[in-house]
Amino acid sequence: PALGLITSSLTYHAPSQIAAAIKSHAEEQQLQVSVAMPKGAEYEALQAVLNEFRAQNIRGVIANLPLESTLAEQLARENDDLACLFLDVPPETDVSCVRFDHQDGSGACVKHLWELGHRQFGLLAGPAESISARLRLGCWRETLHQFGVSNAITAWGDWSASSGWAKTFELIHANPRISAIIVANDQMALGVLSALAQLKRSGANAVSVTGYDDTADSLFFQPALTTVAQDFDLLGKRAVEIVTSLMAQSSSPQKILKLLPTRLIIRESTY
Ligand code: IPT
Repeated sequence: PALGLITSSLTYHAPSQIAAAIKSHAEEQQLQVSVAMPKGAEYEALQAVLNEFRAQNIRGVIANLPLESTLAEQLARENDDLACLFLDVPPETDVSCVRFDHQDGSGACVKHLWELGHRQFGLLAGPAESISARLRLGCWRETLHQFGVSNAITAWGDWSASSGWAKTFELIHANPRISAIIVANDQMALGVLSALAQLKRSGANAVSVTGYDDTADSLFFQPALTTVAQDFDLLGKRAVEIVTSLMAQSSSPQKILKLLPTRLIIRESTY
C-alpha cells in the first residue's frame, strides 16, 4: 500500500521537512510515499496528479500546497474514492485538514516586540497566493491594531532568502525609523539579517527580526533567530495518522479537522 503526497516546492525548507516527516512516519506503517511536485496549483494539473496516483493504486493523498477553499473542496468532492487530507487551506474550508494555528504564533511575535518597546514595524509577508502568508499577515495587522499601531509598512516576498534581502531595503527606505521587522518565515529572515548587516544597522540603530517556522538552521543565524516554531515532525505524524484513518472509513467518511499549536522561541535577534 502507498500514500500520495502533493507538495509545494521542496526547495523550501518547511515543505521539505514536512515531506521528510511524512515519509518516515508512513514507513513506520509500511506505507510507501509517492511524491508529486506540480509547477502550478491549477485544477487540471492537480486532477492529473490524482489520476496518476489512482493508477498507482494509491488510496490516500496528503496535499501540502496552498489551495483556496473552493478548489480544495472541488478536488475532495470529485475524488471521493481517495482519502484526501489538506495541510494548507483556509480555516473555513469544508475538507479534512490538519494545520498549524497561525493565530497564537503570529500574535505572540507582535506582543513580544511591543513589550520590548518597538513602535515602528516593517512586515515582510510571504507570497500573496499563499494561504498561510495571508493568515500570518492578517494576524500581525490585527494584533498591531489592538496595540494602536497603524503605520506598519508591508512588503511581500516569495519565501526565499534573496527576497528577504531585497525587500529589507524597500522597507527601510520607506521608513528608516523601523526598529523591528516581522518576517513570515525563517528563510526570508536570513536574507533580512544579511541586508541589515550590510546596512550597518547595529548597536543603537539595530533592528529586531522575528522569523516563522524554526527550521533547524535558525539557531545558527547571526544573531540566533527569534522565531515561531512549527513542529513539522508532529505535523507529518498527525497527517499520516489522519489519512490512514480516513482510508479505513468505508462509507460517508467524517471530515477530520486538527489544529496544531505553534510557539514563540525567543533568541538573540529581538531586543
Ligand atoms: C509554510 C512555511 O511556513 C513557509 O516557510 C513556506 O515554506 C511555505 O510553507 C511553503 O508553502 S508551512 C505550510 C504547512 C503552511
